[in-house]
Amino acid sequence: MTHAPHFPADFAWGVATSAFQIEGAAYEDGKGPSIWDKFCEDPTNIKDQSDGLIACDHYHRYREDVEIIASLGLDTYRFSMAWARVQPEGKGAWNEAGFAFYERLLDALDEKKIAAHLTLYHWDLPQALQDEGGWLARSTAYYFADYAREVARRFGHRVASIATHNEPWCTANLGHGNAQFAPGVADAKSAIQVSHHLLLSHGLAMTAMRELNVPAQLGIVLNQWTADPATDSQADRDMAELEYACSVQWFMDPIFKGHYPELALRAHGDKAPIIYPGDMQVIQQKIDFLGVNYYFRAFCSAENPPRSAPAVHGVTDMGWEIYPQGLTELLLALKAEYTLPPIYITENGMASADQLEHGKIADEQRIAYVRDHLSALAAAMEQGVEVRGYFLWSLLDNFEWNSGYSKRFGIVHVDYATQKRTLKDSALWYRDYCQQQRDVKQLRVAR
Ligand code: PNW
Repeated sequence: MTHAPHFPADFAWGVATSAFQIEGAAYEDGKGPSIWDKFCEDPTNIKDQSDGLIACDHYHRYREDVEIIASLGLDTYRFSMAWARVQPEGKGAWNEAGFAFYERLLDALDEKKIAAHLTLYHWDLPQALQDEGGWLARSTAYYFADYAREVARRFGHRVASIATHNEPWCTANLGHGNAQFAPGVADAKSAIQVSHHLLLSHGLAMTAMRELNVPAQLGIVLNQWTADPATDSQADRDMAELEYACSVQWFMDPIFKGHYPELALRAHGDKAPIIYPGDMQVIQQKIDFLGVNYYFRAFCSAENPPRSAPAVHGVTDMGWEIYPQGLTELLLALKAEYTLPPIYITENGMASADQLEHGKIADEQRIAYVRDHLSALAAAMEQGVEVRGYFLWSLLDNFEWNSGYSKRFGIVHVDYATQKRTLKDSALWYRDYCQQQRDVKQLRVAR
């Protein structure tokens, strides 16, 4: 990978964040508690015993943060709305002060001509709904659709896109399968039922928002990976096939084909979800875009102990294998199997143990990670995958869920004691990379 690839002239260059990870102000201006506020109250749940009470204090510093995005010359920003901020109980009364915050944020983005890409649900369910069963209760899907309708009504003409969910695989499997994430349930059958309710809620929300005819593009964000067998053995190949069916296809097939993948359904056996007549039709409807979050591949070994990936490009501070070509392979696999709408890479990035030294953070590993993944992305696009934009995760170091503040994904360093933001070398590099893409565009237009 010697020289930078060329992306289309109208390609969107952005950064991504989510509400709970950056906002703080957990109980300000009428916000209700979410399952993550509650989850953090048990310090054994979070590696550094931290919480989201202040986080990056973005609720008060959003102006500075928008200015940072603008100073990097980026033209798009992906963020999420905290449901409990705008509807403290997850149903019933709306909290105008909560909506006012997102109005202010959108005003600030408008001023800088930065397109807003909004996610409705990035894991912070109102605790009041959890108390009624959370995503295990079918009723939550209907409350979610009410919330989606109200947000689309208010903001559907102000934002470029609205995604229903961020990574429902994580909500289901890490939130309900192994208790790593809120609400901290460890039960395989629950996780599978939750995944169905999440998909159902996506479909119901799509229907509700469609009726409003808003200009915003409507879609969903899924975390995805390729699943490679560790060896050529039949056992490893079977393992990889099943992994792909239970993760990628489990969410893609219902949306694009109207049914769950047979292989996964069979493997789930009596843990298969309860599906009401008509559910699959609600889930299978046209989406305007698909958001793909890519971090690593799945490496599947049937051996005991399992073989681990060779990791020739190294691993990140999360212990995740760096595997750029997996992004090319994933996108080509998706294109081969599904009739896809335009894709956005809604998240890609890495955690590194960054050190602030003399006002500088030399995060070369992150620069290499992003550069190599952008090359891998370009390779997929050259082979016909239609991708409209790239959002680097993340703008800021932030609350990395059960890792707390110990893992830093930002291109901007945050000193949590002072809330001081410092651009890392990767931020300056990303600014220049995007600028170069723009210069190439101008050359193309000038000719
Ligand atoms: C995503 N996994 O989370 C989320 O969308 C972000 O909020 C998060 O900060 C980012 O990626 C980095 O972790 C994931 O274990 C968490 O497979 C875990 C997994 C995948 C994505």
